[in-house]
Amino acid sequence: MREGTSTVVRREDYTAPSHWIRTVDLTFDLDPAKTLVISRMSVEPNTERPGQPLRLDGEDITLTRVLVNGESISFRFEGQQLVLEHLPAEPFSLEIRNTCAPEKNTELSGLYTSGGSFFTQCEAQGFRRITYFLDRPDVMALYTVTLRANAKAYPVLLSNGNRVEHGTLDNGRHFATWVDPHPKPSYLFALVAGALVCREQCVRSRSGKDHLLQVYVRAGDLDKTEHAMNSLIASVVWDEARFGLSLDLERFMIVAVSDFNMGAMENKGLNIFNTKFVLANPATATDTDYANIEAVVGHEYFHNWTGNRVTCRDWFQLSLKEGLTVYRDQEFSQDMAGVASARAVKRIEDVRQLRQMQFPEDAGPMAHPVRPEQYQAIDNFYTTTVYEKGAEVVRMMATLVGREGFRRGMDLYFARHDGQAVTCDDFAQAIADANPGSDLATRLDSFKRWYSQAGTPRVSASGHYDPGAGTYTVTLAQHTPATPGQPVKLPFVIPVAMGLLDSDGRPLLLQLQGESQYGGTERVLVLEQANQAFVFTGLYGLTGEPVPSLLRGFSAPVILEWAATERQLFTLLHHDTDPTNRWEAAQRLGLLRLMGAVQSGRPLQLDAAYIDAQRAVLRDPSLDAAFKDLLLTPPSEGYVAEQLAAAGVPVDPPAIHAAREAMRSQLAQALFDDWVWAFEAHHDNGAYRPDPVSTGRRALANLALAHLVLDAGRSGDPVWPGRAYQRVQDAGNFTDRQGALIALLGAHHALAELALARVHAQFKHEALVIDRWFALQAGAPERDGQVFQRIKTLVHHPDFLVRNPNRARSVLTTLFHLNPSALHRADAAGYVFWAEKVVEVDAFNPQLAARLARGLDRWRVLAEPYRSAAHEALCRVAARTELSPDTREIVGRSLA
Ligand code: 0A1
Ligand code: ZN
Repeated sequence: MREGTSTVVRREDYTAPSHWIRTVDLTFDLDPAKTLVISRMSVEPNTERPGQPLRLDGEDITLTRVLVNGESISFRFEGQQLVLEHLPAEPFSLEIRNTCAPEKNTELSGLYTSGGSFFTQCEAQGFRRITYFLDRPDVMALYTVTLRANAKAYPVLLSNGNRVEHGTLDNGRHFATWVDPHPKPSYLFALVAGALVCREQCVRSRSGKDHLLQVYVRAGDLDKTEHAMNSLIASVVWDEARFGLSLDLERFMIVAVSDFNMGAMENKGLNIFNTKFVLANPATATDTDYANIEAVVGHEYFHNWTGNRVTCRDWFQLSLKEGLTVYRDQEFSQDMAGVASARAVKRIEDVRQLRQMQFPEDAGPMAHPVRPEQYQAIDNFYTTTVYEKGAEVVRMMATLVGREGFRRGMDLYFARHDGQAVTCDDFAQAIADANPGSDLATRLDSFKRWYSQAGTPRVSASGHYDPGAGTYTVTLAQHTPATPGQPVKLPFVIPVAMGLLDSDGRPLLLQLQGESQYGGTERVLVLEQANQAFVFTGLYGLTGEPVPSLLRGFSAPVILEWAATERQLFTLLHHDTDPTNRWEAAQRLGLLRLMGAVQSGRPLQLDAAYIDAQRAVLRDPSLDAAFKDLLLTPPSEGYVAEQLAAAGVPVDPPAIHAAREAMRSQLAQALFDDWVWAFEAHHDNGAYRPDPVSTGRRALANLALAHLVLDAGRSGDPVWPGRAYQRVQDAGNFTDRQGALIALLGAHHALAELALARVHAQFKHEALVIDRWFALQAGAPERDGQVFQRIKTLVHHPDFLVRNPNRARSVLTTLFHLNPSALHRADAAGYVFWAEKVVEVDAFNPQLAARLARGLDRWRVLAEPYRSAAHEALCRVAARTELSPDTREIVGRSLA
């Protein structure tokens, strides 16, 4: 779809379909150049909308025949839609034949080839690129699928459900027929055909049923499937135990494909995954990869209930399945982490991700509600707002009704809506109805503003201690800045979990005014008006003012504005019982210094108090290594930029970079002996295990190594760079090999080149490692423009395959989204490169291009000369006549 065909789709325009498609019988004659598709459907007019023509969606396919009840009929096209009129008022059969060209499908939506096999991707609107259909999620049908293909080239033939028949045909061809017993929308259809092998395992569910689990990969990759299989088994067990949801299929398959636009896809019984989220062994994957695989396998599996059994009425409801399923996968990962401290680490990582990715989206031109009101290209709305903020909305509901209450709500949701296509309202209603009288049920309408209003609320907090009255008053006020199309916001319902510490950091017992007794050391305040005061009583005899610990566990997706003193922050850092707020205190302490340096224009100079606090954290025997790693990692440059923007300060990315680099090197020098200790005490060469304790130890050892190598740049001591290089050579796992490489790259040490060459030579046949090899170079800290220059060379490397999304992202997404000081250059070369690549990629993969295009989303907050130059680059892309609706929507909104 090119220029001229984009239209705006609005949520308020939803109408039920003119017809229902009850069953579909699909036959595929698979051929890369020209695949023939025969679709036989039983169709029923929707009695609520009688006399309507049937408008079938289609895109880039060739129609060859249409039969209604076995007879040919006349038809016409409106745009790419196939319109059938004068249809029977009774149920009828409809047969459609068409062809498509999988090997020409570079968009990777619909039916395409990758590495000589066939794969599909139908969400959101890919099915229409396979055959003409009512390609909308509220039309749910029973599918029977027959695949025919050359037996040698495509020995494995898969589709949704159960294989009921297979056999040989003439001319070296064979076939398989699959029946899916569950009605589903077209976006959950899938087929795979190719030379694949699988790891399989039988599991027996709690209910006593046996299920076959399979993970399909290319022949050389079987040794990298154990972790995915273990994660799948764990997911099956967890969903039964935590939510009482059992696997409803005899067979559940995961297939890995190396060309994929997103992470993975929850097609019924036949999940298709980006290889990145399936394949792992210690030699090629990092701890992060292991954790991501567990999360994504869980996510797709959990969709089987939240998404597939109960699906979305329309695409505006996307967060119904995505927000809820992200919430479920986050909870799964926390439960898998086990002990409280490891759960907290996972929560902090999720919070960090939300604030780094979603908050900027909510503050920029693409800001949209969790349930958007309109779109031009639905693929642009698979956003961190719909996913991660959507998950926070679900989490707030769980906070307001409690853990058991939330489970009751989920049970009611399935009791009411199993087998239906429903809305976000239906979900919220079920949770509330199962918890009458709860903080959610009593204010459901205002709570649902989280679905309809965009923007991140700012909650300003202040505390007042009255020692004579023994009261501490917390005053909370909320304000949400305007977002595009939404100038005025109504107050949100904001659960604020909190506690109070005494000045020595001990938790205080809490009693709110009006309560008859003390009730624990933590409370959830419900802020629902623009301004509210909460009075804690009985606080006599304290030696100093209480220190409030607000928004514990990050209980709501808001920006907390609280003018904390350094002293209060140090108290929270060292003593709070809530790990999220300890981390937050560390972030704020770092942020204050970084922002101070940037705003004053003076070089950053760390003070003894800050350095001592960092040392105390590093040496604290009561803290886990993983938690230390989080506490000791300063806020990212992107986060600092957003904080400055929120304070109305024009953003100068190279200045932020300089301040953060200065912070890193001063900590490297000041804590040198401590880093040596940390490295020696945490690096070990035992067998690799991806559990939270070992993962945390590796993270801290690698953080220490990075500082030690960095300090060598100052001292000239060759020992630590030498040790890092040695580790690149002989590390027992890829996490440590990568950690050493990052240390050398981060210090701009000469040995980095040698190390990169070694890694490339050793892993040149491991695509996912080569992706990392590119990404590490593209993401290295900028110095004198060298990283940008390297990136310009990297895109001409013979291994840089721009049509492979993972490889393209490894360089381009890394530069555009993750390496601000390399992208934002005074000579505008970064923006010229951005424009060139967006246009180049848009010509063959609009979805990918639109995501890359978002790299300049926040141009308005930039300082000059960056702002004008970025604006000019955006205008240049927008001026092109040949642009996909996807990319046009992004640049259009950016410039609006
Ligand atoms: N539903 C998938 C994500 C997904 C969305 C779109 C895709 O193609 C355009 C592919 C995958 C999930 O949430 O995992
Ligand atoms: Zn999902």
